[in-house]
Amino acid sequence: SVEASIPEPQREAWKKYAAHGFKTKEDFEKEVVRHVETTLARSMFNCDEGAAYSAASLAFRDRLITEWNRTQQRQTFSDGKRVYYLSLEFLMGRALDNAMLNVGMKDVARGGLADLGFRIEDIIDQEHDAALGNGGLGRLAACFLDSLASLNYPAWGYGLRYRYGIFKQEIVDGYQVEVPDYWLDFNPWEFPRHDVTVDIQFYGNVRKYQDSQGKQQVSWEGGEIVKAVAFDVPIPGFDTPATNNLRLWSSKAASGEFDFQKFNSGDYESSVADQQRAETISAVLYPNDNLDRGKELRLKQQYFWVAASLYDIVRRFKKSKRAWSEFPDQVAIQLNDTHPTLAVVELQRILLDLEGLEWDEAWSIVSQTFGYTNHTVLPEALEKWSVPLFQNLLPRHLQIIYEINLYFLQTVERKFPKERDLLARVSIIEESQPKMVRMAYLAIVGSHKVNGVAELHSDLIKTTIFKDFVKIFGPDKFTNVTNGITPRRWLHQANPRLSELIASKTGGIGFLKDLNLLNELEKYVDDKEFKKEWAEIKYANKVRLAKHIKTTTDVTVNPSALFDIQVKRIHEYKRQQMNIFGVIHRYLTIKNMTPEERKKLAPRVSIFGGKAAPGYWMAKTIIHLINNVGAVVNKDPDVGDLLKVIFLEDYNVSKAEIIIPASDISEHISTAGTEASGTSNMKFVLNGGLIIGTCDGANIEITREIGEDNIFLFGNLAEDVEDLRHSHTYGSHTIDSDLAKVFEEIKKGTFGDAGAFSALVGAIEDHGDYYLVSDDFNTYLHTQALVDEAYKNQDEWISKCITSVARMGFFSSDRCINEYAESIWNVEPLAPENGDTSGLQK
Ligand code: T68
Repeated sequence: SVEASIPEPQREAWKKYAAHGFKTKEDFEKEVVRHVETTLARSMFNCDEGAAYSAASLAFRDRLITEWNRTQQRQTFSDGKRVYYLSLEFLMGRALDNAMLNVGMKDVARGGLADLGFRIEDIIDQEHDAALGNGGLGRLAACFLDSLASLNYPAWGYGLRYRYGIFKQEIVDGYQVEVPDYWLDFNPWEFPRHDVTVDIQFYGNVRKYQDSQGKQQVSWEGGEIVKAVAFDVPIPGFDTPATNNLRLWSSKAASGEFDFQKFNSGDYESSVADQQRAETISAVLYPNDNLDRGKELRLKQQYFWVAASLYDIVRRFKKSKRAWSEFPDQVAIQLNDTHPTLAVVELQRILLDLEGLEWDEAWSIVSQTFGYTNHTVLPEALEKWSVPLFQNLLPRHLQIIYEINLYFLQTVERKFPKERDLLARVSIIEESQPKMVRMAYLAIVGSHKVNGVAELHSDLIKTTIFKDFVKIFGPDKFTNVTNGITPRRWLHQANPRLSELIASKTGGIGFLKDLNLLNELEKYVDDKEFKKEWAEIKYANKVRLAKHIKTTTDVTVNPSALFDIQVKRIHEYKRQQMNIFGVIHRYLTIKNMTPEERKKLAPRVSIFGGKAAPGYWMAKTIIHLINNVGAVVNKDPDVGDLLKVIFLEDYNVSKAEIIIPASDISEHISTAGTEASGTSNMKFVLNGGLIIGTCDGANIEITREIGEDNIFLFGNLAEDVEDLRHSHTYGSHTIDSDLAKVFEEIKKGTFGDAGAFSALVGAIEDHGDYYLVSDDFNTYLHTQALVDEAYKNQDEWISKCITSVARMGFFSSDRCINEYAESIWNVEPLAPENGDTSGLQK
């Protein structure tokens, strides 16, 4: 049915009546009213902001889908290579504002909505974030989709359509409380494709037999079937009609609504239970970042999504009637971390068991098709699956993994015959109790390229966790692609006034497509008028955030104070604990100052935000401490405006768009060697904020680009971390004296029951201080003092900000995607034909 094509003679009628997107304000208004009155069955007498949001979104969706159709047709006819980005997470945030800006119709929409009685900001604010991700990894995937479409690459994203995205965070009495994020009540941005479904098998048995020609055959039989249903989300490019597809799979029972057999025989309850069990697969996003918990349902999610996506990709390839050997010329699949690694095994299974290829031929196709991106070196985050669990859920896949491993170890043995322990070290199967499948090793063996996400990180994986594989495969298989961010969302959308100011000095909005054009701004570093405007915009953004803080926390903050922001997932390695200890130290210092001394101090607002994984107690304790410190400091009359401590509830993409443009300084202070890249560091600098940070992840490359005078770096280096840790355990571990004072105060109960924080303090005092808080605390405080001093000279501060922004071109995700396309995927952009028009107004 998907293949049904209208015969030639009738196609004229189709062309004549082809859908067009609106072009003018009047057309837009007409579309909005039509959707309110028909799609939504409302009228002008009961059209609230929610209905106006829905109707405006539907009007834009209609526009996107016509371009989406054309883009897909163009890609099919051109018959070139496509990229498939497999990610368990896409942290998209809101779609309406993005769609309006990317198609260049925001001003049209603003006018149209005003005519109909609405303020565009209020309408945008109605949208629920699409929060199908944890943090950096998921947001990176979303930035990549924006760049892929904007650069006209023929690319699809594949993911899961979770019914519940990352939980909503509430703060109750200083504690994090998780509330389910049910976001699908009404989602105008997805197209259900009830005709695009795939049956996915689990459990069962493997049977080997000889076919009539005497050939060995393998068949995977029995078990249970779950249906995957496709939901498509159009991804508009910026300043191009190209509109790509994000296909999200939803699970449902294979037999339809009910198993009628069971239903009719009176077993109603179990037929409903079957259905619910099937739907559970795509029900919820696992809320852990940088942690692997090895739950069976997670492995089910992975296989369900990977099998459905590969079925789809293979089906599309088979329509081209090419030889299998051409598969890698038509298809590039990128594995976003190890979560989709089963795709390697699934493709091998398809080629071997279903298509009848020989092992070597199949394996050559498989390993030329995949690329693998690593996002972490933290051992607790490296995925492993227990062999017995695998055996039960995916018996055929486990066999294939064993075979992949066998051939791999044989080649290793031939190449390094004398190194017996090398085999055990690199084996895809860990010989533990129970045995475990090491997914990163499988991903390396099954891919032609492996990349890290920032230079330091890519070097680290080559010299630590994947060292043996560099020796086996040679260094060329391992490469670096430094992360990037989309300037469309993270500058143009989040900070429209700054974007406009930049456009006025760089010859229009071209910098949003070629971020190196920001260079032009260096000319204005000493331009008084420009600097004044720059400062005004920053101030306005701080006022906007101050209002948000007031309405959400009821704390009044002074927009003239230095805004010091750390927003990201809460994790010991990211060291929010060091930040809050520093805040406590500042508080104690202020308390001990004379009124004269206080007058000289730069007022500061310390702002935190981020979610803790629900089972991560230490992270939750950090949130609790931040809130308790805020409760004490914010009402202390000795302190007043000099220090405010804010924890912003429920940090997400749309809140990031308000928070990031308002920062003076942001904190990226992970223990050196632990943060693979970081991407919010890039967003903050691009929005005219400075950074205090460690020599970690992309901070290092940011420093190289913007210059070391424009960043506040401190702390021990990655190369020294191992020795320091060793000395904590085997030498004498002395706690920094300033930190000791902070601990004393916590233990006194100044910030509530000291017992609540004993584990947090104990981890540093008594348990080896794994993240080196004590080692870095002194230089951290010292560097914060430098920040205070620097902020007092506003003129110089602004110069640093402008210079930094001018030099941030490298960190566009467009540059990053072009690197992937060239060095890993070998794909070319497919430019739209001349007849296609973008609605973007210059
Ligand atoms: C992040 N990883 C890195 N992981 O921490 C960050 N993990 O340094 C980097 O900038 C970013 O990836 C993009 O490369 C994550 O966000 C997860 O969220 C995650 C999710 C599930 C399992 C493990």
